[in-house]
Amino acid sequence: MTEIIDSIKKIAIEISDAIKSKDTGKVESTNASGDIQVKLDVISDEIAEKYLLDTSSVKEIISEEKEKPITKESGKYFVAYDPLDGSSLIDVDLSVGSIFGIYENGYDGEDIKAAVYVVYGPRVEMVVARDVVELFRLNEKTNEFEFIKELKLEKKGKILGPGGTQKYWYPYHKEMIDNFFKEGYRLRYSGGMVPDLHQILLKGGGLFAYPGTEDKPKGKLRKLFEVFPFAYVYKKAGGFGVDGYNDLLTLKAEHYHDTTPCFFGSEYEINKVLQTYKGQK
Ligand code: AHM
Ligand code: MG
Repeated sequence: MTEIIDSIKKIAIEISDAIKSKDTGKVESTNASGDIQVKLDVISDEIAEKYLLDTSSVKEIISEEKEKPITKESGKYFVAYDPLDGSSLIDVDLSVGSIFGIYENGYDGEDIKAAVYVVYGPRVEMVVARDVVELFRLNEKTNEFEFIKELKLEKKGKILGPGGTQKYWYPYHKEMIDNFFKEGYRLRYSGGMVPDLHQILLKGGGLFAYPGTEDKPKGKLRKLFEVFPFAYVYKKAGGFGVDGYNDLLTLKAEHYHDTTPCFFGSEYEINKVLQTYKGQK
């Protein structure tokens, strides 16, 4: 596992350099989820692939940019990753990220054994979730990630990141979001789940929601590359990740690019979500 985390550090440094120096334009292709790719999506995917396939404990890799996994003869762990999440924010110079889920035996929620994400913002930060959740920051002078602190969520936060097209929100979802704002929650939504969830985690709590909607009942975010890794991070930090009804980590993945509605947050907010969604299915 340490070997994989060391590889992810190298990937993060190289992707961060690519973000700073390479073309931010689009390519004439879509990825396996049907999104338009930017050149940096492709470059970042190649960087991650190169280091992960060279890591002896890695058995298989699959990414948001790949249709099918690449499997090796030996190794133990299955790594599912989104090399450049929020890449539509690249051309407006907002923070983006990379997400890695480290699985054993398969890609269901229960198979995830560790999760790592990287935020490329004014600074490069990396969060590693194993038994505990640890924050590291890249020292640009030494090119080393330095340990900063352990991260823990409070029972209740003050900020809210409500995703999905509001026009298509279910009425009970809209009412719940309105109620949070009436309670005094403040809006924090950049359109990049990595910085948005990082903010909630570092500020100690709140709610990030990407619900199912009338036009997309299964939501947008992908289980393997985005949802399970963050559900693991939040759980290990003392928070919760649910699909409105159940713990996200109890869900199965029907295919590599399967999506699910998802809510991440601290105890108070997630209880409100569960109360709201109860009986709505
Ligand atoms: P991507 O992997 O194609 O970048 O999409 C994932 C991103 C998340 O980071 C973010 O939370 C979500 O898409 C934003 O979607 P929307 O534009 O619908 O708010
Ligand atoms: Mg993504």
